[in-house]
Amino acid sequence: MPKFAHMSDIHIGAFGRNPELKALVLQAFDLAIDKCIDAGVDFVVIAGDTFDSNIPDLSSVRHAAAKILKAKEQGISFYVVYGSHDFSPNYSSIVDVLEGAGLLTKLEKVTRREDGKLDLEFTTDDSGAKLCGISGKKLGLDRLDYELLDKERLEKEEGFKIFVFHGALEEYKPHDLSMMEAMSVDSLPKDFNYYAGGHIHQRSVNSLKGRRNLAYPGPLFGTDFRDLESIAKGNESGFYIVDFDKDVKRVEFVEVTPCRILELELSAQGRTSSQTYAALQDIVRRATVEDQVVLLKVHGELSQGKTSDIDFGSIRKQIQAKKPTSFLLSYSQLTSREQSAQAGAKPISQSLTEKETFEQRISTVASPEPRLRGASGVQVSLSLLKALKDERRENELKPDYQSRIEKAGANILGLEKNS
Ligand SMILES: [Mn+2]
Repeated sequence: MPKFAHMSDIHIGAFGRNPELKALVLQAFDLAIDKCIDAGVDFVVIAGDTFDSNIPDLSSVRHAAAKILKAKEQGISFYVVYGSHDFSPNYSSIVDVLEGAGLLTKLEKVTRREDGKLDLEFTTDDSGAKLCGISGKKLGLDRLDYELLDKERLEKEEGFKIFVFHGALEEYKPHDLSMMEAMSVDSLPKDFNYYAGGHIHQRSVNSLKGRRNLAYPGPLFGTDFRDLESIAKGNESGFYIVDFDKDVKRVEFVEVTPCRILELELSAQGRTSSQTYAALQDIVRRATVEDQVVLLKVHGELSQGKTSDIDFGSIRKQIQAKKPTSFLLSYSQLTSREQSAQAGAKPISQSLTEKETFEQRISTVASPEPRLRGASGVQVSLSLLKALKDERRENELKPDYQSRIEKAGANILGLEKNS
């Protein structure tokens, strides 16, 4: 029986400033591809964010390309769409380079018809499976694609069909990502046998409104503290292998574990800064960390003293001395009563503050453009703020960065930028 692998959000090149974690991202990819070869899959679908930026560091790319080539020599094909990370509106992506070299096939084959609608071509794999997909671009650029897509034509196509996409669905958005942009499941064409999703770093398989097997595998390893924390809490990372003939027969999750991850956690609630430091020393002294990625998270409100009174540099050194594979520290949720009192307000989450600020001020906007007023004005403001906060990517040239941000901003405001 034919089978394929569905992975997403690999983020090759992530953790640029942390060589051990960067290597683990590659190791996770190697492990996943080895498992695909062992399982004898016919092809691999990567639903976006294969790479962490459009031009990630080239040693990582070289490593990944060699691995893909090895799988190709075993007869395994690779089909991809861009994700929000490895797509650039203005410049080529490393994905294009690998496609040019024949290592993978991009699925987004779109032609704009005279009536303005978009036609999406299917790509047929040697196994007989028919695939098509839409990339995840930045800031809802892809939402327009879905609106213009001739879905009926895709729905009528006969055979075993896979739709590949990179984006969140309103209906399945995890609670902690409530601010994330999402589209309705209605945007996706109906009657495909499998929907290979990416973007959500949390695994799920669902069915809704005529779309069966809506699957998100989540990342193979991860790209930030939160992803690694999720693994440490027992949420396995990995990908799906799907057996099929005329329809999906089995969806199996395959775990990928390049390294054990340990989370050490301390609530500083009600402790003074010096008590917190002592408690951290104690935790570090008792922990066995060798050959593990260690996460240390400190949160809560200090009853006395400032967060800066705690010598995190020294705590870091004490952990490093015990030779973990790598170490990440997070104290962004640590506050102090003293500092809060000085600021005159209880700490609240940043995004809420921004939203509230916009909500309070939006009534002063007297724009003739309805999109910029009221609730939709708040949404536009939040999107714009988010776009402007986007940092320069590793290896991204300054002019590229500037024009990417300008273009994103113009897009949100609905302005055509002359280029
Ligand atoms: Mn991602």
